[in-house]
Amino acid sequence: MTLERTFAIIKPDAVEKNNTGKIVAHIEKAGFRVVSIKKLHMTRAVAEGFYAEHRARGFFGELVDFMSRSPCFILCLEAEGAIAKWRDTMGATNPEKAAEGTIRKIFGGSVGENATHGSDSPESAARELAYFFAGMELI
Ligand code: 3AN
Repeated sequence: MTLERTFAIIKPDAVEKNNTGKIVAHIEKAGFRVVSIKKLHMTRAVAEGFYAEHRARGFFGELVDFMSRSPCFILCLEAEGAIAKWRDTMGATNPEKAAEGTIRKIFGGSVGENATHGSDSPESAARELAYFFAGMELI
């Protein structure tokens, strides 16, 4: 396996509930290196650009409202096979269906407000990291 980087978000619901530090501790315990972490309050335009691939889906407006309602933390995470590993560490999109011990099971509230985001492919990771981070922030 090769050393990879992926893009993660600690979403507004988790930040509002004061779970940021607990989630970062979970991430580090799972074996990731936090390459960068930054607080951000997304505007609607930023959230719409980030989730552009979901524009046609029925929940798009709700998703944009949620992601822009309060600050989140964005992260670059590094590990062997980081992209798949982070998806496994988060668990299923719907917290009710997520495996025991996963972040979404522990901290997620619903399919929309599910505590964290993770890139789903190398192409998404590259696009999402470049959307939010400057190169010099990822040294
Ligand atoms: P994942 O984040 O696990 O890759 P996707 O790609 O199916 O999941 O969904 C993208 C985002 O849209 C997720 N952050 C999820 O919380 C949200 N979402 C998915 N399905 C719904 C839904 N039925 N209602 C509201 N938000 C949803």
